[in-house]
Amino acid sequence: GSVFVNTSRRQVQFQKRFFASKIGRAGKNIPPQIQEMMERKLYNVTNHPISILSNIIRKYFETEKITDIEIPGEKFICESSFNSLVNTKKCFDDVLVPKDHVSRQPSDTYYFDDDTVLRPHTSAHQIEMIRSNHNAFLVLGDVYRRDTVDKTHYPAFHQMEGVRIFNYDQINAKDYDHAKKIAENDLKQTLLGLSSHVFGNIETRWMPENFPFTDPSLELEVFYNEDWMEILGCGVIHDQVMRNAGRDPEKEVGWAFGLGLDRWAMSLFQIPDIRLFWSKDERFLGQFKEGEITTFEPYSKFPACFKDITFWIGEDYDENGFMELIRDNSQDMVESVECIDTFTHPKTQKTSKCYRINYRHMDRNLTNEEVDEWQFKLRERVESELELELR
Ligand code: FA5
Ligand code: MG
Repeated sequence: GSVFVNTSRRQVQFQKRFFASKIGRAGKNIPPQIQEMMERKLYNVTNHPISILSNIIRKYFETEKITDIEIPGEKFICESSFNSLVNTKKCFDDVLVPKDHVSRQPSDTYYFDDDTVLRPHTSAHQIEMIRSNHNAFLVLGDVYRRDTVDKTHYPAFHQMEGVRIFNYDQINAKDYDHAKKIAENDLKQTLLGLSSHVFGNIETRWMPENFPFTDPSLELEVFYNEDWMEILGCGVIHDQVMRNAGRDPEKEVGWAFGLGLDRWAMSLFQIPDIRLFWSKDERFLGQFKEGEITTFEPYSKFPACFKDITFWIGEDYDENGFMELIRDNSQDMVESVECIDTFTHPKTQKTSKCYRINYRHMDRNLTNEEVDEWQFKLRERVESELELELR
């Protein structure tokens, strides 16, 4: 009996994957809500915190003497006009992301079709910039990841990439290892300078990281609001990435970083919820001024409304798919989703999860009736679309 049950379950899983890939091919795993966000380009909206912050960073690179290494004629340029749809070669292969890396999975990245994704990082444009002979540049853009729902995670956010390339003569490097050391020191000096320029006198620490496209790889954390916060990833550009970009690592060396603008802006402007960046309410946008970091005054904290949902899950359970269904079901009314209980039945070994969904509107009160309606619809869709059994 159990063998049969397992076989048919595997078939169902296979079918689900098949349909998922079909839908992917038609460009349909990018929900309408995301498509709408792709058009907003918040970094071009004057007065928007994302644009204010990105201009402060740009100006720092464009006008300050960033480190001890000075290169005559060097000028950082900022490119922000790349399409956010990129091919998987640029996004993953060129920057050495392994074929089986989780970031390539449709559970983590939005696929437009088999070879085109919504970029999950601005590193997708490193190679083409380096190839076009840029040696000092920034790339600014909106990036997308399928993720959990809470106050600091959102399926769309913004990154600023930075790259600086030296030839060995400019830095008096003897050999590759020497050049790498010099580049790493210059990187650290640049980023500590940047963080104190933006955050002021603040405690920082370096953490080891692992990115496929840099070696060594590091993360910078700052101590802010009584906690350590990861503000960027960085490293010395991998020699194979240099080669992929048409450069000779025996002659040139470079560093790269990628920072998340939204979290920086949340701390600096004291914006309590990442969803607020997407608000079209004048009470939000009207508060900010070009070139200034000011403290956000919350204009409302409307009451939250909790609803729980519990269902049985299988091995192929896609939590990000569930998160996306919630967002789609009630748009931005969901502030957070928290798994409050996981239960495995002692006899059947079946596992169930209970999630608490916290509904809260940014700009007005929610009525109990409308929340009930969303929750009812959600229960139906969990059954019909995710094919999960409610408890
Ligand atoms: C990257 O995306 C690398 N491409 C960064 C990089 C570039 C490393 C160049 C080396 C060289 P990571 O996934 O850690 O790394 O994201 C970088 C930053 O983006 C994080 O430090 C964080 O500030 C921000 N970030 C990541 N995920 C989210 C999210 N879901 N919401 C908001 N900000 C995020
Ligand atoms: Mg990280």
